[in-house]
Amino acid sequence: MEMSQEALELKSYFQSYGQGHVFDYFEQLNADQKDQLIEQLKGIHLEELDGLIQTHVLKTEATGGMDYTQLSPSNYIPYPTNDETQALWDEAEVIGKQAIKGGRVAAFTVAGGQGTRLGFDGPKGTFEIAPISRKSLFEVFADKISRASERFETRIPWFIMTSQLNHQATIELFKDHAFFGFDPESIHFFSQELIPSVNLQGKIILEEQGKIAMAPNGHGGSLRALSKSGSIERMREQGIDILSYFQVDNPMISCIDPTFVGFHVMNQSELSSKMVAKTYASEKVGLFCNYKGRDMIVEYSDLPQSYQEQLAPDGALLYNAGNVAVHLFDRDFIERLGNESSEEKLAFHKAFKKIPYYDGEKGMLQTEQNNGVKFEMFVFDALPKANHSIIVEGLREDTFSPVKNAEGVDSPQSCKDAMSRQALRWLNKVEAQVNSDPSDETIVTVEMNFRFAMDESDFIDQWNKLETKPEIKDGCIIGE
Ligand code: UD2
Repeated sequence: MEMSQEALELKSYFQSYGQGHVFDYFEQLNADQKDQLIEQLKGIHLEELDGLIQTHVLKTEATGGMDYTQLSPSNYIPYPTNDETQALWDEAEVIGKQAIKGGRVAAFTVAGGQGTRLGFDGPKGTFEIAPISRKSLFEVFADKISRASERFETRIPWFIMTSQLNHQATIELFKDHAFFGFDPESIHFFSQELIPSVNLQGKIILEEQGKIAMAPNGHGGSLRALSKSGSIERMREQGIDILSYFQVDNPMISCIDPTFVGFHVMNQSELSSKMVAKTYASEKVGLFCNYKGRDMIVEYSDLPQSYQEQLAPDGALLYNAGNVAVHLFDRDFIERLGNESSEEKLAFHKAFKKIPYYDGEKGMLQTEQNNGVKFEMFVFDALPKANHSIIVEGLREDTFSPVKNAEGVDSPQSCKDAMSRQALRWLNKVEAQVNSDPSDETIVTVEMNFRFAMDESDFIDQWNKLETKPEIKDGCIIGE
């Protein structure tokens, strides 16, 4: 059968960039497969991809790396330790509450990643994490944001970024659960773009005869996707100028944190970030550093070990400000960086990966060695581009316990334990009696219902309002 005009034009376009092989098996495809391949090819920014291949894959000379002698730890606003610093935090809280009540803040979850390390089949947000109710990551966030809307007597919209690889499954989950009680009009799903993976010779990889190997373009792709999906426009129409950004893998996050918002507003910040103190030198978190006068995040895999281990005079880690991927973005700043033709757009990084591929003779093959390159943008590369930025310390136990690995560190179990410990800590603040059998050495597991209280100060208020205090014992959910 003759190739359609559209297919012919695409073929010559891909040939002009040395990528004509994507049509090698075209004649063997059925009509549907041909249509699917054409749709996939039409979505590829070949000019941009070619630029990346030339600079990141084919160019062999080393690019000027970082001059680490110019690096120093970033300054940050530390957690309050005395009356004076407490007064500043209290002031920020008041200002933040005003901004939230004024409808200026929306929540934003990046959930477009593939979650390969966890080995969970399905969108990561559908992973059941609450220690007793087994609510999913998405439901925990839904509870916290709903409670924030209720507490601040406003309607806080929730933007959720998926990728085409998990978009439909994510929406199905929300529909199956009646949007977790959220007003469907206030949830906005959109997909980030995918970008082809290429082999070590810079050729686009086919994973099947009629299918290109594509991967999400990194969480930095969220800035583009927010612009392209009309989310920025929607924010503007609704008077929202602050986006509270967090990752789908971290249910400990305070989705809407009044004090953090307050510091952001007080400092007219374009990008505010939370840091937590690192617990050990090789912890896999990026680090806030100052490089030639600008704050930035240096990824853990990029910072030489000797820097990761360097100690300050007081014996603490010198580079201790860990990135937990919790940010507040100014809307106009996103718009500026999310514009593809902007000079300030984020750069791509490359990662060598094992990518299954189609071989003309042997069919589909897995590989034991890195055979390809994926391209990703990192959202934190926006930091040095911000005109004003601040970094605020968060308490790890109220901020960060991500679900990354199937077992051990940063696993579902470590996160469930952290969630339970958080609830016990809040209960301790109100001097609630926790009934446990002293002869029983197992740790008491309790769960906070975040529809009842979204953070510690909210919990104290809510608890004090209860006329009869519930009995707290192992296995109970507080605020049900
Ligand atoms: C990230 C940070 C690291 C540290 C850590 C904290 C990078 C490169 N490093 O490490 O500095 O802050 O998180 O937990 O980010 N995602 C998308 N689309 C994509 C790729 C990722 O939405 O194309 C989302 C993903 O769904 C997840 C988050 O981004 O919510 C983090 O992705 P990751 O697991 O690849 O990042 P990680 O743990 O290497």
